[in-house]
Amino acid sequence: MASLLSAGSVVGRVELRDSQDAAVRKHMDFSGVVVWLEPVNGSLGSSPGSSIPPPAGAVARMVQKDKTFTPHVLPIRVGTSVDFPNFDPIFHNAFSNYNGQLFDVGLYPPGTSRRVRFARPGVVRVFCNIHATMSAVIVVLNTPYFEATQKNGNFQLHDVPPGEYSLRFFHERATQTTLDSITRRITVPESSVTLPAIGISESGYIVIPHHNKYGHDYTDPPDDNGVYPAVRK
Ligand SMILES: [Cu+2]
Repeated sequence: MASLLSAGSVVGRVELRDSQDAAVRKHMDFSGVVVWLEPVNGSLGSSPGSSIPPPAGAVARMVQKDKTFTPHVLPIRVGTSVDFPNFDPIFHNAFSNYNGQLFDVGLYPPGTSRRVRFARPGVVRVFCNIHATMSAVIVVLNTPYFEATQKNGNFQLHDVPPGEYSLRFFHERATQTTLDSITRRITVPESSVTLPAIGISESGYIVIPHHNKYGHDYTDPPDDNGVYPAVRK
């Protein structure tokens, strides 16, 4: 991709609005919005992104540490494997109902890791079967042109062949209607294009408690061998 003779860049910024989230309201944390470009059919671009095969053996990483998945939002290309190293002194799990099918790496001990390959595009909501507060999102994309926003909301998509694209977004706390409404068509030139700021409203977002992998409510949290104080959320 980096060897393209003429390639453009798309630079932009998102602003989260109407949020109930403390990190957004108090700290202007606009991170974790996934932004990507999909070539429009009949595009002038000579090498549509989706025709570029994913790098063989591509591996990304989502760490388990302090009873948190990090990063919380991870965009990857179709065909990429994700490692889930457990850096905590306690057991963890990772599971999801992905494409209607359960993936489940089982309970695994401190200092070990598990790997899952994601072969189809989609939004994968990841949970831990024993810690109800743990969640993450893996966004599996059929394009090489994607990024998750930084805390300031900035994103930069590089090495994009010039042409017509659909600029699309995923945000965990935005409704599908909102995400559809901000999808836009853009022309990528042979240089850099800077977009005006894009507002994403979190209005209408409702937190729905998730179940464990058996489809049941979470029971009492494990004592985690006393590693974490009981009051900790
Ligand atoms: Cu866990």
